[in-house]
Amino acid sequence: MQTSQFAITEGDFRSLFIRDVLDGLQQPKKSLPSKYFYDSQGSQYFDQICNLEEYYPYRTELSMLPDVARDLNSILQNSWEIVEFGAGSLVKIRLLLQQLDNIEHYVPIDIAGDHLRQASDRLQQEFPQVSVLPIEADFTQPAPLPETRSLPKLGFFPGSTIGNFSPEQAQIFLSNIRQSLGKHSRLLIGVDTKKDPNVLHNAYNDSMGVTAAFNRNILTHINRICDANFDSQTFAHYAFYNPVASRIEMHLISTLAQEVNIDDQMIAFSEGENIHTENSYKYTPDEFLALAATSGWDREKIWQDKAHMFSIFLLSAR
Ligand code: AVI
Repeated sequence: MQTSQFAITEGDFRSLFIRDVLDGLQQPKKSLPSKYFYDSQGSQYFDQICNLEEYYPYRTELSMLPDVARDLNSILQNSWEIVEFGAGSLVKIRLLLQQLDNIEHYVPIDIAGDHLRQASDRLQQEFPQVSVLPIEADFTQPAPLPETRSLPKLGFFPGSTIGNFSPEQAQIFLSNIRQSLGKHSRLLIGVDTKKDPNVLHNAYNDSMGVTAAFNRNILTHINRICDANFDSQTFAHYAFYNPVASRIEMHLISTLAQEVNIDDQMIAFSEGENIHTENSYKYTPDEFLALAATSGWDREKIWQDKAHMFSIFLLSAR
């Protein structure tokens, strides 16, 4: 298998991580970038979240993909390259590759290099007709795509990960990928929809406490990489739907006044003070199409499940 990598060094990763963490925690309203949930423990918690009864987005999107792939196969003529942003364990791409006849290259981009390489090797064996070309990179940053024969590109961004960006960040991200995928490209993107706030609330406050563990794990990850001494058990998980901003907000609330050392800095928390760890924006189909349009993407097709819990969009580059 050919491999392409643009990995950053461990030292660079640590310096960027410390800078991001201190930037967020030295603001009057403390926050952390949600991308730091995903060390290997965090990825395992996320996999567990995906199997929870309350967390409907994963299973709903998964159940829609076979139909989407069937429709897509009649739309994508000639040869295509799929580029997946934040590809993870490469579960969803299988549902596309099983039905798409015209995919020559598949380029999964993910920051978790070892995991990506192992998953890519397995996928390559299952789909020998497709060249699997993994890239170890932070997909939120523009990165060069591998030099391949110039095939039209289909971006794939499932899971409503776009909801973890603010609308402004989402607009910039969608414009950037439009730029890197190039002319005649398309984008298949999964987006969580607005719905009963109680259903949303339960999805981020599961009865098994897995989401709480996932949220707290960001502190354990910081301890390991940034030489910090958070006691994650002194922070309470707090998640709620904010209907004005149309987003789930996740926070960690310090249950006591405390000081935490991070690298060579000290951060003080008062009792009840919060760290904002994640937003998960929810969009009606029209709201999302309006956002995508401002980034140069036009509507080609929309799929929704029967209960309208989740939407998948096929967009084409203008
Ligand atoms: C990855 N992302 C789309 C998930 C979400 O629903 O926003 C992350 C997550 N956070 C808590 N539960 C799941």
